[in-house]
Amino acid sequence: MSYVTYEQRGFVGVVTIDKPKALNALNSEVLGDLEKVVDAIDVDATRCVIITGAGEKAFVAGADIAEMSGLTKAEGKAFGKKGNDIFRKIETLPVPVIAAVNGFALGGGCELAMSCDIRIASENAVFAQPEVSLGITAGFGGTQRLARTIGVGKAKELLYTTSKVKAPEALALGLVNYVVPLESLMDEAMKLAEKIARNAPIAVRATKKAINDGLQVSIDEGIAIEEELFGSCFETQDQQNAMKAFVAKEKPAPFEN
Ligand code: CO8
Repeated sequence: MSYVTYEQRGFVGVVTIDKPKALNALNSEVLGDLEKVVDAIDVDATRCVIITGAGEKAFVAGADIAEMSGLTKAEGKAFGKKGNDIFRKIETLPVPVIAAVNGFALGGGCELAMSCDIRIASENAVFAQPEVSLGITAGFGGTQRLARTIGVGKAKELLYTTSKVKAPEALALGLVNYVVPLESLMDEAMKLAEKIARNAPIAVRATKKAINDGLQVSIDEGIAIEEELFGSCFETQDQQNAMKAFVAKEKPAPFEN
């Protein structure tokens, strides 16, 4: 029995964290299941991944507080590393990942959403980093990704105060790309995933890599990364077919790579 399920819908993979009675809180077992599912994604057959939570109340209500309550310093560090390693795998998955945030995204839940490329929230979604109210710092990348996502000043405010951010404010802050009614969340996420999946897979992957790798280096190094990846797209069937079709004023064939 796994707390994380996977469904392949054409080119789109749907990962669901499925422990709704505990509001999909991440304990070691759930994190382990998430890692197994992510490791097993066939990235050659999948052009976009959606991550969501089961139920109508929570995406992920955080790391499991009961499990964390008795940890030693060394165990706390190891638990943080376990979460960080998995979230980094998600962030660096070769294909884009969309978080469909269907309710509470607190602590580790907000951090999981931020490890994804794009976030769509339902109207009932609530984001927060409550860690300092529990005597710890954010530990699954929140201190790093929140500042990179919404800017240092607002990130510091949210991390120091633990204030809850409802969906409309999350949209205004740029923490999410869209807010939609809960009942249409998965349809909207699928539409976006399928729109991505219609584009050239090699080029989409190269774009993700260029942005992610470029964010870690100087602008000059980032431009050099882009040049490499841009060059690597040429002589591919995708590039040749799409450009030939444009020049011939023909409808391009669907991408196959
Ligand atoms: N951990 C463990 N159990 C949880 C969690 C959680 N984070 N969130 C909810 N649950 C459980 C509740 O204990 C409850 O279980 P039970 O039915 O057995 O009593 C069940 O889910 C339902 O929850 P509630 O009854 O509390 O539901 P409410 O609708 O009353 O409240 C809330 C919903 C507001 C979401 C509330 O559950 C809550 O505040 N949860 C905790 C949110 C939180 O603080 N999350 C952040 C945790 S810290 C974190 O994520 C750090 C990440 C980095 C870790 C680094 C490691 C070192």
